[in-house]
Amino acid sequence: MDMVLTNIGLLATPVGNSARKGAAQREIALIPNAVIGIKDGKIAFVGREQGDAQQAESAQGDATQLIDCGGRLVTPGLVDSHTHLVFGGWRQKELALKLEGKSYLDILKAGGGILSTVEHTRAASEDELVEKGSALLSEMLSFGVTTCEAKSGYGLNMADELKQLRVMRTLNATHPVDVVSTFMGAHAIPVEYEEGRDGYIELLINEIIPAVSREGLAEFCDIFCETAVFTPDESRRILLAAARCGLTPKAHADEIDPVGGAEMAAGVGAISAEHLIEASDEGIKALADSGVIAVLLPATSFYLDKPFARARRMVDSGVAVAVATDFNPGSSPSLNMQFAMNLACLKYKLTPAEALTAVTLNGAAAINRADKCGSIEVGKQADLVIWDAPDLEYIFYRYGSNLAHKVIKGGVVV
Ligand code: IZC
Ligand code: ZN
Repeated sequence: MDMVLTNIGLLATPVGNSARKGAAQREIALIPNAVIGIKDGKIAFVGREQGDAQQAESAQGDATQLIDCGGRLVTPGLVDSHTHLVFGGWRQKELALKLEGKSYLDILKAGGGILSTVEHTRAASEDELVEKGSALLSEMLSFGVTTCEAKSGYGLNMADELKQLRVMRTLNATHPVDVVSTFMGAHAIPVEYEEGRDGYIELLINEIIPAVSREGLAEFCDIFCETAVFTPDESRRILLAAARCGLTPKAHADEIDPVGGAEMAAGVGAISAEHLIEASDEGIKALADSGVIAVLLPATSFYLDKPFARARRMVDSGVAVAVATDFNPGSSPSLNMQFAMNLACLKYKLTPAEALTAVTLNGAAAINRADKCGSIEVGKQADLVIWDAPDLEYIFYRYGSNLAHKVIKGGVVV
């Protein structure tokens, strides 16, 4: 073994290589007095300190780094399955507009919102964006995030969308946090195409999506299916074109208005539908029937002062639910996954066990990584959080503090 974690008060993890739904979302493994062995960056051994002590001891060689967890809780590293990590500038100026009562879509229609971040992102160099993204990833890691997804969508032209995606590729290669890339050129209609939105959709379908695919710069294609942004028909067309180029569909669906985004996502065979604040009963049923993962973003509801997605109903209807931050400069300027976890319990009424699955294995499944991370099982990446907490309830209840004591990524304390 390269590393052995001893004196784990409680090990809590979901189990398996795929999303957990319905009652299975709360069926997690809870092992008191656990021990974990790590070899070559992967989990090599998981057991109980007493029962498996001999095995644990023989697993330790001279070179083994021993970590005494001091009776603390250990979980898988957190997976933030929905972020807009790479962007220029911030949008603190919109706070005053919000306080005056302007809505998110009012600000976007007036040329602010996403379009203001597009201006700043286009103006930033690749190096500047790497430097900023790297600092943000380090902050995420300090909260326990070991894998995150990142979406483009602040370039809205060939050069700047590819620039954003190259930044993500560099970040993935240079930062300990794994970064999984999603192309989201269909995030807004850029100002150049205000008078001819079809021209932008043609550009996406005929030029930018094929280029992203050719250069292997993204695994997924997402779209903002929303009032005044992209209609369900436009979304379907773009996502099906992306799928033909090998990009797996995802969708921002029913975030602000119930436009049938969930049904659209189910219809195109998306891996996930995200937000779903206003998803209809039919939409939820469509997700359950087609096995689309719901990626819910409670910090966005909090920041936009909107209702919270009907997570309880989704779990009870057999939809696999993941929870993420939606970190972005407009509607969720927080990358704190622990805050999203608190809200998942307090506002979504998920149990701690369901919420743990939502921020680990189900998040991993939403970005096609459930065979590599999201649970503490032999063969998976050694991505772990040692919490300043004696049990699982504690981390969902003590909001406002950073409770991550140590974070281990690929077998290394980071
Ligand atoms: O920059 O406003 N909802 N896209 C869809 C966002 C929020 C990000 C932004
Ligand atoms: Zn988003």
